[in-house]
Amino acid sequence: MAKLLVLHGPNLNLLGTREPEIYGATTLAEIDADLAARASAAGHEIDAFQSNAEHELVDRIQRARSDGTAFIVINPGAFTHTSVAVLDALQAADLPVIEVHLSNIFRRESFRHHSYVSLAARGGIFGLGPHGYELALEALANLIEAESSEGAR
Ligand code: DHK
Repeated sequence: MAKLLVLHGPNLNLLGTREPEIYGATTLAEIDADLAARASAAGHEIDAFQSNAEHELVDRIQRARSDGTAFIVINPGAFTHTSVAVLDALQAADLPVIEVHLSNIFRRESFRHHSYVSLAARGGIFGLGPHGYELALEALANLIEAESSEGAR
């Protein structure tokens, strides 16, 4: 059993009604419920947290250093492109991170093409809508399995 932290940045609380042509019709509650069901079916536990405030995301990442969190999935929203503070917190946490974006950030405005957070990420998924979160979970499940079989060796 591993504890996964799923973090959602600013404006992602509006999913479902926010620019649906870009971000889709699925709500954040639906994404979190789907992830929780998939994680528990795989024997893992998820804590999901959304905030519009940079310091709240930083505080939650800092707590992940000592609350048993093993992996982080993060869609930092606009903080992807602006926040050295979120990057620093992820680097300090030193946990495997997967970065998810619902939209294809490389098909959008050029300011969205750069991600600070990618510097702390094992990998990333963009442009696949909510399916990206499922893929992130699958990737983490593989990582967990690889790490536990390494540990057993
Ligand atoms: C979400 C946001 O809120 C934007 O600020 C990013 C990202 C893209 C997404 O595609 O999920 O630029």
